[in-house]
Amino acid sequence: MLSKNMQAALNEQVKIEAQSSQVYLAMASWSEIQPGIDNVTQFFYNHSDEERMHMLKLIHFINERGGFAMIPALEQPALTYPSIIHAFKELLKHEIMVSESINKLVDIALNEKDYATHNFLQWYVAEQIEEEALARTLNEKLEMIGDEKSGLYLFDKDILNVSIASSNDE
Ligand code: OFO
Repeated sequence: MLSKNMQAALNEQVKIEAQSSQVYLAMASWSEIQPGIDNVTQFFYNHSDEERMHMLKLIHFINERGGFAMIPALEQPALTYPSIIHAFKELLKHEIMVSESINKLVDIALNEKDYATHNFLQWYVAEQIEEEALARTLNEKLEMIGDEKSGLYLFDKDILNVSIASSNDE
């Protein structure tokens, strides 16, 4: 059975995952109307779907542990970005924020000696390591490319392979 405190903290994470899905969905929609970055667009759509899956996993866990997962209202995400590099910088910043939030949940679970929740959260800890590493790799690539159009073309060509390779490592 979840404590009230643990339940509230997990519900807060439901909101963060839902908000993440929304932020990446907005990135996907924005990049869909930019020329020549179809795979980047697909990457953002996929990423948005993954965040929704993270949210659902939390919802089921809360409800199965005798709590109640409350579906939250969300904030309006940024709709546009000055460039693709800006969008990916935002993505990395966002993932770092999510990792910090997962770490806080782990702290709460440990303090409460809630080992079931602690165990459940390890999946998120591992996932965040993957996602931060992927976001860093993509940012490094974009920094090397700068404004070069041919580089961006190759980046777009490559991005789905990079993300598939990283999810296969999980
Ligand atoms: Fe939910 O993994 Fe990214 O944020």
